[in-house]
Amino acid sequence: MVQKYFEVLNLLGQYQHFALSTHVNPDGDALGSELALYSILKDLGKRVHIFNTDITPKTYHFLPFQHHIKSPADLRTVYSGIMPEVLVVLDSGSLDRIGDQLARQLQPTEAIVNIDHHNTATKFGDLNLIETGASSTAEIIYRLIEASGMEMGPERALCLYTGLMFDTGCFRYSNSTPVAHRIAADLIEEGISVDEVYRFVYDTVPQVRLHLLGDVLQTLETTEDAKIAWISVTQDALKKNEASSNDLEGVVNYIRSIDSVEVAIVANELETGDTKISMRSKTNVDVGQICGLYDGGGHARAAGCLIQEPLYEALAKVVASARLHIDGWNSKSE
Ligand SMILES: [Mn+2]
Repeated sequence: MVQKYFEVLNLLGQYQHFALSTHVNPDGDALGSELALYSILKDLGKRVHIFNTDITPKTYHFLPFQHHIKSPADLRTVYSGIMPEVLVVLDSGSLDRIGDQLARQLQPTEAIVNIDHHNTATKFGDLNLIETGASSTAEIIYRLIEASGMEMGPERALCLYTGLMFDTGCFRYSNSTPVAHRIAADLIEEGISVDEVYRFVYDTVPQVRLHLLGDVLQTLETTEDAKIAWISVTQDALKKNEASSNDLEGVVNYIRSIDSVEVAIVANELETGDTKISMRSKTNVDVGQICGLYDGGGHARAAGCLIQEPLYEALAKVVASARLHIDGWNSKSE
């Protein structure tokens, strides 16, 4: 595996002109990894631009370098016909996760580098640094920086710590490995303030979130054995609270915290009429596999998918799939 890190470093050293991107609705790991790598490439004197389909949520405006992130609309002015040599895609299980327009128009002349840790990762890159055992993409970037011999420094440490903290659910999920904790300790020693990062990411919410939370929790339903629980979020509920899908961040964890629940689902009606599904499981059910049935993906305990059907139809499908998985697991363990 170490070999792969040097292959990536060699490639980064070989070229001059880079573009970076990550998945739609970027989260702490996506942004943290991207910005740390941006800073490394800048220090190496490279020409580098970041293009993300979705704007950076306000929550992450504290991250260094985030003001350099550009939108797909900037592609034309930045490149005017001359494409970057290398595109590095971070934290994305497949290339289309960076968004249709970017996937189509951001075509590097030399190579695509794919850096990811999802179980459902595909090898869409010319060079693929995929570590499904890593807690986060931030952990992979940490090792990449370590292998490069370059200094970490407080700014990159802040980016990577944010990624690590986010993807481990503040070091609560099962991916909070000894390695993840050691890396966290190293990053903290660079001089970041962990309480501040936590406050920025989790303890600062607009009031609408609590009103929305109150409304959507009213829709809570469960199967008869209460092992599967879900809430349904309509466009009406979002509009009434002047909220967006982003304001549902973390709500699925409340559902999972119910004592009887093994699988928690948030079904969100999109403006297009399609349905976005977020799934979490507590111990045994692989929700990444379930979401995979609907062209989604993620991890065993946290995954999502987009189903091109109305809210309640989509919900019925994923609840039925979750039922099958729970029953399958029960019969295996008997
Ligand atoms: Mn991640």
